[in-house]
Parts: sequence; structure tokens; C-alpha cells
Amino acid sequence: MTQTDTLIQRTPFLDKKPSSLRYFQEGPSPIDLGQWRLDVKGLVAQPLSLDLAAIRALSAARHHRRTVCVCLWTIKRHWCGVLLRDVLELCGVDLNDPTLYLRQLSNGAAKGHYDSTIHLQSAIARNAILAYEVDGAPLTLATGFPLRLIDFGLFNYKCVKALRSLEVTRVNKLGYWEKHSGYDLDGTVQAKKYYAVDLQRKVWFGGTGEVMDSDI
Ligand SMILES: Nc1nc2c(c(=O)[nH]1)N[C@H]1C(S)=C(S)[C@@H](COP(=O)(O)O)O[C@H]1N2
Ligand SMILES: [Mo]
Repeated sequence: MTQTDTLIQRTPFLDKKPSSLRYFQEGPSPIDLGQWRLDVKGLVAQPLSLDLAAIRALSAARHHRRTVCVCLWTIKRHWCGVLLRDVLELCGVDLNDPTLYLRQLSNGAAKGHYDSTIHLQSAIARNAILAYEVDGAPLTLATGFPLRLIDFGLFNYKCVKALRSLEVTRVNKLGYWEKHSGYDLDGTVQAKKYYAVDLQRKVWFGGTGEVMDSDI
């Protein structure tokens, strides 16, 4: 085993996972990291345009947790990023205001942008992250390079890959999948049986919908 191998955190049966591209509606578009910025705007005291180095400079948040797709599959992977809270605090957002929402917009490609809006206070309470690595390696174009939001209590369609901007707003706008397929605007993970790709069997999630570290 090489030294690199020991740093990569492997997810069992990753080859059985549905293709990331299949779940990337606008398609991935090459991003020049020199030009790329995450714009944080809207109801913020200080709008910011952050490059990836500025985001990586914040304390790292690591989670070995499940993401869950509304199409009834789930996978547990090693995510690394920063807490959404830490980025929004830099911009002076009132994280205790229950009337705020966060609109995420993807970088966009030939087929337009992908967007989703989530309830801000809930996402902060659930320790939502902005992830730049999965399984010990930087995100690829297909998995959302350079940055994706993950709220482990929400279905994956509420978590945008290849982020371009975050807008703090009071408007809970319909996002891509809510408009195209009538998916629920709230998007909380529902108590149901899901196919766990990494376990190669179905698992039951009950409770509030948030899939915790300690869960299967
Ligand atoms: N930009 C963007 N982000 C997105 C999507 C998308 O189409 N475009 N699809 C969502 C859905 S429905 C899923 S299931 C996950 C897939 O993530 P994965 O590539 O890690 O499987 O990305 C989510 N984030
Ligand atoms: Mo999905």
C-alpha cells in the first residue's frame, strides 16, 4: 500500500453508486479555480466573494455520514469541508433569525443553473457543511467541484453541487426539482426504507429524518 492509499478513505461498493452525472441536471462544467469564487450575498452585513483557499483556511469539519436521495438510495462517505455557519458568520448573517432562507445556485453549464433554497436556521442547527473533499480527495467535476453544500437532514436535491453563490433571503423559492418534478419544497429526509449502496442492502430510517453519525 502506498502512502497515498492510506490517506484515501474508501467507501465500500462505490462502483455500485448511481452515477453522479445522472444526478447532475445542468451537467458539470469545467471551472477555472483561479477565477472561481463563492459569492455570499443578500441579507448579509458584509457581502463576500471567497476563493477556495479562503474557505479551506477555516477550520475543517469532517463527517462520515449518509447523503440520501429522494429516489430511495443512500451512501455513507467521508466528507470534509467547513461549517456553513463559519462562512456565514464571516459575512455577518443573523443566524438566529427564523425567517431567513438560503438560496444556493450552481455554477451552471450548457443546460443552465441548478438551484435550491433551504431554511437557514435549521441547516445551521444540523451543522450543514460546505464540502470540498470526499473520501480524502478533492471533489471531481462530477461530484461537485469545487464546493458543494450538504445538509445531512435534507434530501440530496436540496444540496447543490458546483456552488457559485449563496444568497440569504426571506423568499423560500421553488428550486430546480420542485419546479420540474413537484418534489417537496421542505425536503426533510422522510422515514422510509432506503437502499444503502455501501452496505448493499435496504435500511430503515425512522425518527426526525436526520440521519445521524451513529445511525447505520
Ligand atoms: N448542481 C447540482 N447539484 C445537485 C444536483 C444537480 O442536478 N445539480 N442533483 C442533486 C441530487 S438530486 C443528488 S441525488 C445529488 C447527487 O450527488 P452525488 O453526485 O454525490 O451522487 O446531487 C444533488 N445536487
Ligand atoms: Mo437525488
